[in-house]
Amino acid sequence: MESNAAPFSDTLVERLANARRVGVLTGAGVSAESGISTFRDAGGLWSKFKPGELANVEAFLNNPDLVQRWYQERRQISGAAQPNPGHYALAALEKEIPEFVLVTQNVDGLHARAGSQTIIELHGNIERNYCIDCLKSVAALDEIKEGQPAVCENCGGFVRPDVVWFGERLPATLLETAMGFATRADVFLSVGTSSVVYPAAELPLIARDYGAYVAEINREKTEIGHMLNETVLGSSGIVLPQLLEAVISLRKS
Ligand code: BJW
Ligand code: ZN
Repeated sequence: MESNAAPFSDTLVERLANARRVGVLTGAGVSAESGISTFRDAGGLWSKFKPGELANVEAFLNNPDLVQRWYQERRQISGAAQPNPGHYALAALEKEIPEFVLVTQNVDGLHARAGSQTIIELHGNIERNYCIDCLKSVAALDEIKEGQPAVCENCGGFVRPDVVWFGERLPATLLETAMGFATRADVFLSVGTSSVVYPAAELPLIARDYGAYVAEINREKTEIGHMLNETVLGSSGIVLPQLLEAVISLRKS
C-alpha cells in the first residue's frame, strides 16, 4: 500500500519555513474546488467555446451580448461560490511570512474573500465593468437579453468587464510589481494554472532565474514544470492546507 507521505518534498517545507519573501501565482485550478469552471479542463460550463474565442475584444465587438452574458453567468457563479481550503490556506500562509505577495490570474475575487491581504489581480476582476467609449465605470448589470447588449447610460457605448483579454496589455504597474517581487522571492509557488498564458506564466520562470525555490502545485505537470524545482501533484484544496500545516509544525519543532 502507498504510504500517506506528503506529496511535497521536505526541502519545500524547509525553504518556506525559513523564507523571508514568498510569491504565489494562482490560476483557475485554485477555484475549481469552489465550483468555478477552469478554462482549459474538459467539461466546463462554457467548454463549447475555447477561452480565446470569447476572451478577446473582437469577439466582444462582434457579439457583445454573448460575451456579456458569459461574464454575467460567471459573475453569478462566483458570487454564490465560497472560498475553499486552498484559498484559506494561502491567506493563513501570508500571516506566517514577512513579505508575501499573492498574484492571481483569477477574476473571481475569492482570494480577497478568504482574507488574503496583498493581492495582485493580473487579469482584472469581473465585479467591475466599464464603458468602452467613455471609460466610465458601470455598476452591476441587469439581466442581459439575447441581442440586447448592456450599454452605458452616459454615452450608449458597450459595457465590458474590467478584465484583461488576449491581445490586451496587463495593467503595467501591477505586472511590474509582480515581476519585481518574483526576482526577489526566496520561494515561489505556482498553483492551479496551466502555465500557458503569458506574461503570467513567466513569473515562476523569472523567480527560478533569480534563485528562488519554485514549486508548482497542480493536478498534472504543466508545460513549464520541467523548468521548476518541484511539481507537487494534487488538488490545491488538499495540498495547500497540508503544506501550511507542515510549515507551521516545522517552525514549532
Ligand atoms: C487544478 C485543480 C485543482 C484544475 N487543484 N490544480 C508569449 C508566448 C506566446 C504567446 C504570448 C506570449 N506573450 C503574450 C502572448 C499572447 C497571449 C498568450 O499568452 N497566448 C497563449 C495562450 C499562446 N497573452 C496575451 O494576449 C496577454 N496580453 C499580452 O501579452 O499583451 C501584450 C501586449 C503588448 C502590446 C500591446 C498589446 C498587448 C493577455 C492574456 C489575458 C488572458 N486573459 C484570460 C481571460 C481573463 C478574463 C476572464 O476570466 O474571462 O485569463 S484567458 C484565461 O487564461 C484567463 C486565465 O486567467 C488565463 C490562465 O488560465 P489558468 O488560470 O491557467 O486556467 P486553465 O484552465 O488554463 O488551467 C487550470 C489548471 O488548474 C490546469 O493546469 C489544471 O490541471 C489545474 N487544476 N483543478 C490544482 N483542484
Ligand atoms: Zn460611456
